[in-house]
Amino acid sequence: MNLLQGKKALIFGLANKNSIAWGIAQAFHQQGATLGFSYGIPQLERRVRPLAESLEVDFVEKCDVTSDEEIDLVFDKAAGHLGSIDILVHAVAFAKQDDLSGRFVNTSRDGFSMALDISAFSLVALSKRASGLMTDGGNILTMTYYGAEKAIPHYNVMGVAKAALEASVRYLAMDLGPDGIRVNAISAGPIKTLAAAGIAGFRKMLHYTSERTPLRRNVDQVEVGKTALWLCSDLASGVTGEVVYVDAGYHILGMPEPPEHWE
Ligand code: NAD
Ligand code: 0WE
Repeated sequence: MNLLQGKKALIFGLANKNSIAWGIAQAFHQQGATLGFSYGIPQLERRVRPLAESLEVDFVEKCDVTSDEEIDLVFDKAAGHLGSIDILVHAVAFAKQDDLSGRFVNTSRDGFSMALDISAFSLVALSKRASGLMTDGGNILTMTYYGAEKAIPHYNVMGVAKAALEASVRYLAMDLGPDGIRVNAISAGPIKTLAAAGIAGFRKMLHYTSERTPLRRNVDQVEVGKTALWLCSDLASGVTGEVVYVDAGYHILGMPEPPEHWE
């Protein structure tokens, strides 16, 4: 199958081979898409270049999504290099380390605004530019987490940012739908990536979820890639404004399995 034959996709948020963005890139490449990559900080270039070369990707640009100038520049370059585009993938999030430990009530104004700017507003900013290059309809996809809708220990301000991100998906879907552009989010279960490595107790969380999800395991980047492929292909032509869960079913549970001592 060549579900994305002739399609051009711009992917933001690639850091290394563990990135969710890399799982998505590989799935898109396998189905015939031409890719372009953007990474957030200069230090990542030496990780991202070899990954790009392995998929014959020659559009690789740095873009800090807090900068309108850098966003404008990367889309100017994309327009020159790729012409039109069909798919935008947004796999970017950041909150200060201090705001992902301790109590949510202690979140600073600065920390709140930084998390929301990088993790939620950036989708709006990128969608504005990307939609201008989507001359024949298109697809926009972002990455979210269950902490958007339920309070999860230490996810804190990121949960608030993901709630704003998910609402932005719905408003963008409403705005861009008439232009044939679909906008969706994948809500992934916990996966060990660079972003997750910075979280104290992440291994314990992976262990906890692997024992409780209906599938009794965690999900991986390849599974997120496959759902991303479905959403951004014609197979999902009637789906927009949606949050699709790739979480081994965790979010459908209302109560954990009863422990022995209940009986
Ligand atoms: P990752 O560290 O590989 O990717 C996060 C990316 O965000 C990095 O490439 C980083 O450079 C980029 N970024 C941060 N600040 C930026 C800025 N100012 N400008 C541009 N880029 C910036 O980790 P990941 O887990 O693959 O994260 C990708 C997305 O998936 C994030 O939105 C994350 O919230 C989401 N997500 C992750 C998990 C998980 O458990 N890993 C679960 C659900 C959702
Ligand atoms: O969205 C995320 C994490 C995103 C993230 C990670 C970091 C680590 C390093 C954002 N900002 C930073 N800032 C840093 O300095 N996930 C869905 C993964 C994640 O993070 C958690 C989780 C899960 C799941 C934090 C607490 C609790 C659960």
